[in-house]
Amino acid sequence: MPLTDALREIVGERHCLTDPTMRASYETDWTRRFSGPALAVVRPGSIEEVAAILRACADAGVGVVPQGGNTGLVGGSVPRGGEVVLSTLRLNEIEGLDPDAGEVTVGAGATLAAVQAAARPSGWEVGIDLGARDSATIGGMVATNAGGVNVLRHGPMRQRLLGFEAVRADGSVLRRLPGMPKDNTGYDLGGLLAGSEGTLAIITQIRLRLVTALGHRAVAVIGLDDAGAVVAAAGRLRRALGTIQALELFTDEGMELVMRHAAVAAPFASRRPAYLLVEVGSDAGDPGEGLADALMTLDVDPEAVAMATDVAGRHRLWQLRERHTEAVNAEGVPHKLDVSVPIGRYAELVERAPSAVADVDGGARTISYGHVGDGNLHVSILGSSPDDHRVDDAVLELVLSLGGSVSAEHGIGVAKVDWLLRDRGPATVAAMRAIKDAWDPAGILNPGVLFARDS
Ligand code: FAD
Ligand code: 2HG
Ligand code: ZN
Repeated sequence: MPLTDALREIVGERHCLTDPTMRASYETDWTRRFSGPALAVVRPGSIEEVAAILRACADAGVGVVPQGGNTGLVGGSVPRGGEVVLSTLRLNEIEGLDPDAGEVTVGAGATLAAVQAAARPSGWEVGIDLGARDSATIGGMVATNAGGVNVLRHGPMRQRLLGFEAVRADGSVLRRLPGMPKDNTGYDLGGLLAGSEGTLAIITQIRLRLVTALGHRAVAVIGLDDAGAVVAAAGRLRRALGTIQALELFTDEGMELVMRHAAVAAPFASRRPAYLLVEVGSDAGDPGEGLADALMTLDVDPEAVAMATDVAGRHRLWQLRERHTEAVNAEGVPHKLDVSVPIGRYAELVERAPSAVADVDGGARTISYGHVGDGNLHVSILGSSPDDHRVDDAVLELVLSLGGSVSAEHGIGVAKVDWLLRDRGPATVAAMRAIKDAWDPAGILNPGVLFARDS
C-alpha cells in the first residue's frame, strides 16, 4: 500500500493532508527562509497514532519532520523535500495539575500560552516565557530546550522537565510520567530529549515543574550610550537586587523598526544608542521602590528612564523588546544567528557584529537584541540573499573567536549544521552521532537536522 494511503488509514482522511494548498503553512518556517515540499502532513490525535505513523514511515524508509507551532528559527520544523510532517497540534490536553506540588502534565501540542493560563488560577507559573507563546508548543520547546526571558531566574526548558512520554522511530514508547523531582534511576532520557530537535524521538507528553506566581512586578527601560554601558548596568542591578526576572538589551535601530512596524511608542522623549530592559518581581509588595532606588545608584540620565508597575505600562515597555522578531520579519527575509558569549565579551560582540557582516556583504544590515543577563545575543541580518552563508559564517566565526557558542537557545536545525563540528569538536559530535544512531538507526527522524544527511 502507498505510504499516504497507510497514513490516511491511521489518522483519517481529514488529518492526512496531501493537497499542496492544505500543506503550505506547514512547509515554510516562520522566517520564510526555509521551506520544502512534504509528502504529506499528518495530524495524529493519540500516542497510538504517533507510533503507527512512525512504523509506517520506517517501513517505507521516509523521513519524519516533527512540528509543533512552527515558530522555530533554524529551519528544523519544516521539510527539506519529500518527508512526512508530523504535526503535534492535536495532542494538546492539559491535565493533572497538582496545586500542592506545582506540577502539570501537558500534551506536546499544548501552546505555552494555554499552559500559562491553566497554571495561573492555582498560583503557579510556567517559569518560561517567550514572545511566540501563543503558537510555540511545549513539545517544541522541550525539543529545542527553549530559553526566553526568564532563564536567568528559572533556567531553560530542560530545568522545567519532570517527566516525559515519547515515541522512538521504531514506534516503541518511552514513558516516565508523572516523573519525580528526585529520580536517579539511570540515564536522564528526558533531559537528553531536551535540545534533541526532533532527531531522537517524538515527544508526546511532558510533566512540568511550575514556579510560584509572583504577585507584583516592575519593569524599567533605561537608555544608555552603548552596549558596554548596558552590560555594566545589568551587572550592577544584578548585584543590587535579588528579585530580577529579566535583563534584556536592544538598540535604537531595532527600536526604530519596532516603532514603525508594531506601532509601539518610544519609552521617553530622548533617544539613546542602546537600551536595557529590567524586570523585577516580588510576592510581598511592590518591587518598584527597590528598583527605583537601584536605578538611582546607576549613572543614568533621569530623562532616559521609564518605569511601570501596572499591567498595561509593563506590557507597553515589554513590547519594545518582544516585537523585534516580528519587526525584523516585516523588513524582509532575515538571516538569524542566536549566539552566546561570556558576559565579559558581550559588548564587544554587539559592537563588532555589524562590521563583521559588512566586511562580507556591504549591502547587509545588522540588528542585534537579546537576553543580556544570559550573555545571549540575537543577530538578525537583513538584505543578504537567503542562500548566501557568508554573513552567517562571519558572525559565527566572530562568536567562536570570543569563546562563545553558535546556539544559545534556538538550536542547530538545518541552519547551523556545518557549525556544530566547529563549535563542539569531533569527539563530542561523534558521541552525539552515536546516540542518534542508537536511537534512530535508519535515520528516519528529522534527517538533515543537527547532522548533515550524508555524515
Ligand atoms: P517547532 O518550530 O514546530 O519545532 C522546533 C523544533 O522542535 C524542530 O526541530 C521540530 O522538529 C522539533 N519538535 C517540535 N515538536 C516536537 C515534538 N513534539 N517532539 C520532537 N520534536 C519536536 N526561542 C527561545 O528559545 N527563546 C525565545 O525567547 C524565543 N522567542 C521567540 C519569539 C518569536 C516571535 C518567535 C517566532 C520565535 C521565538 N523563539 C524563541 C523560537 C521558538 O519559539 C522556540 O524555538 C520554540 O521552542 C519552538 O516551539 P514550536 O512548537 O514552534 O516548535
Ligand atoms: C527573542 O529573544 C527570540 O526574541 C527571537 O529568541 C530572537 O528574533 C530573534 O532572532
Ligand atoms: Zn531569545
